[in-house]
Amino acid sequence: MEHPLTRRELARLITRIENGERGAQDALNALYPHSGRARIIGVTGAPGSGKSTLVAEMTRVLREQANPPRVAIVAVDPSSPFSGGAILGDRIRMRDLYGDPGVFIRSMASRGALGGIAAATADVVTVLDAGGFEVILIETVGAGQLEVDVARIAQTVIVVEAPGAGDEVQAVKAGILEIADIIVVNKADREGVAQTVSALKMALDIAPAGAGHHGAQADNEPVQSDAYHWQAPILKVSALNREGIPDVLAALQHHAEMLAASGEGERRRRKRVEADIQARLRELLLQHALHALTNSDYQRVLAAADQRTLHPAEAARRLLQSLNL
Ligand SMILES: Nc1nc2c(ncn2[C@@H]2O[C@H](COP(=O)(O)OP(=O)(O)OP(=O)(O)O)[C@@H](O)[C@H]2O)c(=O)[nH]1
Ligand SMILES: [Mg+2]
Repeated sequence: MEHPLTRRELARLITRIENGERGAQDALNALYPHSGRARIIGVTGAPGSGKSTLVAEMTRVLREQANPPRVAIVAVDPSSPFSGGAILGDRIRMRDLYGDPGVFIRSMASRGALGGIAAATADVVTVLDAGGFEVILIETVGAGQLEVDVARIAQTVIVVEAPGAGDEVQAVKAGILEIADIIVVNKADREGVAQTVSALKMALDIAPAGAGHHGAQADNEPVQSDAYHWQAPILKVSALNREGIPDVLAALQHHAEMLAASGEGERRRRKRVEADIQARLRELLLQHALHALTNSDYQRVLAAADQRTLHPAEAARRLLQSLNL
């Protein structure tokens, strides 16, 4: 099944996933065994740092190669329930790509998909992967937990910074650098690039490479594979002037090789599957619980917590107990 779905069918299925329609799961079940081949890259960073411009330019360069990969761009905006495509930014730059049959562009928001936006994005990526897109670029705004969850879908995460406005400090605060495999200092045509680069270097020295990376949770598990030696490179880019893009693509290639050779890619993949299942299980359990509890039990505990006679943790424990799981 190389290209099982037309573009129109792809778009429709993605809408059904976004809307959390039940029927979409059957399609996902059928497509899932055909996914797992795509190179999935997350691009995240502060609003306006140039993510869309970078993604568009990366796509353009990839598509100009001798044997161009099919490229899908998924722009995710967790903060907006109806982003309506505005997230794609520079429309003129994107317009060239829209006419390319080897490029698929989709802006999405989650309107009630089971398990939230990260699960919905993972499903959209599965569909595109099974649909024969060899490179999938996920753009997501900001630095919150949602963005980190979305970024974890990717094999490699690019964090985009721009000079000035104290962005570097914000990014460090939010811990976004901890998930960075590659750091792009975009708008290198502007003043203040050197300061941004040195601020980032300092921040990276403080937070050692790989710290807190890609979902290592349990204390007894290795944070990363022993053979994985990777220091996130800091690359100066001017996406607007189309400068530095080949360096980004080279770093991506290099990182892919490191992931494969060290076993880290495999470790992260297993982690991703586990985190995905756990997130969905959590959601199912909650729905199951809310469905199974009698309304009066539920309301009684709720009222007690509201009146501060019962701590919320104790309230949750009692509700669980009354379920007899
Ligand atoms: N000077 C300069 N401007 C740039 C560069 N890259 C992007 N821009 C401009 O910065 C603005 C924001 O670019 P986008 O690509 O939309 O940024 P974004 O990070 O996708 O923005 P959001 O999706 O809204 O968070 C646009 O006006 C771009 O033209 C660059 O390398 N240099
Ligand atoms: Mg954008």
